[in-house]
Amino acid sequence: MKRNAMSGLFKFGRFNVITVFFTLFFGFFSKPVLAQSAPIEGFGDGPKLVIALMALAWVLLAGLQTFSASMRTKGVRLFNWNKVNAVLMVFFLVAFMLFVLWHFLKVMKFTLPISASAHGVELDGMLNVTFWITIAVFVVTQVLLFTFALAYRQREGRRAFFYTDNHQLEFYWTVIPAIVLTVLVLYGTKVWREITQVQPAKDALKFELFAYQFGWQARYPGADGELGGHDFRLISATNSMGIEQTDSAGQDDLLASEITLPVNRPVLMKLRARDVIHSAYMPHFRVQMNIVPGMPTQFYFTPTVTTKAMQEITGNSNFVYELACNKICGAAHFNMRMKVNVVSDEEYVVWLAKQRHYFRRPEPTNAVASPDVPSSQASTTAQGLISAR
Ligand SMILES: [Cu+2]
Repeated sequence: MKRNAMSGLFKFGRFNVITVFFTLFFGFFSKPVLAQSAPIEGFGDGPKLVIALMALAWVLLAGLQTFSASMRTKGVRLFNWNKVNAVLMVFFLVAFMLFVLWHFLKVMKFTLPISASAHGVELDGMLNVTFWITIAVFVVTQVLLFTFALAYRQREGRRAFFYTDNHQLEFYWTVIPAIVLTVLVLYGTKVWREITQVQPAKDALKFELFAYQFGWQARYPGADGELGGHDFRLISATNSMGIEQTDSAGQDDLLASEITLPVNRPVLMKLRARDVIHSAYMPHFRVQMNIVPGMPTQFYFTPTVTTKAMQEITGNSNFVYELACNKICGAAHFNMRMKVNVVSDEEYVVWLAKQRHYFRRPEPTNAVASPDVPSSQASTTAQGLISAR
């Protein structure tokens, strides 16, 4: 009897020694790895502490298990491991939920501020509804899962109840999610149609964004409010956007190196690509549209918050809206950014007057007060625009 107990202890003891050895071994080597890894901003030594505590708990549990197993060979039952496991599951549930909550609060400051466009408010509302429903389902199902593990753990003298199926239960868990998902999909479709299928207003400001590897060009209409036609076959070193010189509407078009939009006026953003698929992404306005070569796309929206107002809302005096390419379009994709300003009507008029003409001005007495720029300079090539920035 004594001999058996000793051999049992030795067997489990050896297992435990190996466990402790590997824990220390990996702990020793993970230390320089953790030290070299870049610290996660705002998290400090938290992740390291959690890993260390988990390793410690693991070693302690392994030790307890060994001790308990050795005692059982002597006929002494120290722990009811079924119960320990069930309680640990509930402990894990609470710890995990608290971790998720803490993490949410921690990363909240990296999320976008309120929507700076009219349709964005509705889009955010839809996302919030979806989030709250999925969060509620997540919490309810996880609580049920882990508390069932505790409530229905193996117990002395209790037999599991066996049944093959329950039609009523299956009916409810099929029909309820089906209804919820149908409502969410219909709601999403409605919002999507309201954003993309709307007829642009007559007085909408038109401007064009031209995407190329790797940068943007913005074209604004002159006094006529109309953009000139374009043809990709006209693209050359002196006509980088391929604008039709013969089209009178394009004679007074302006070229800008950043986007400026008047607040509360609907804008129709025309999109064209020169080479590969790009994507115009303006997260603060909840705007994104792919830009496909040979297939012009557009996005219609209304900016509602000026840059200045957003600086006050975010409490960040350096805040600027941004346009970024959201398709990995090549080696310098990361460089495809453009500043976006939202200003008052008066400021917009002043800004527009300062932009240079795409082509040489047709008449020297043009209404737009802009310095005369030779056509060779006015139609900047893509390369020239990059170096100018
Ligand atoms: Cu791109």
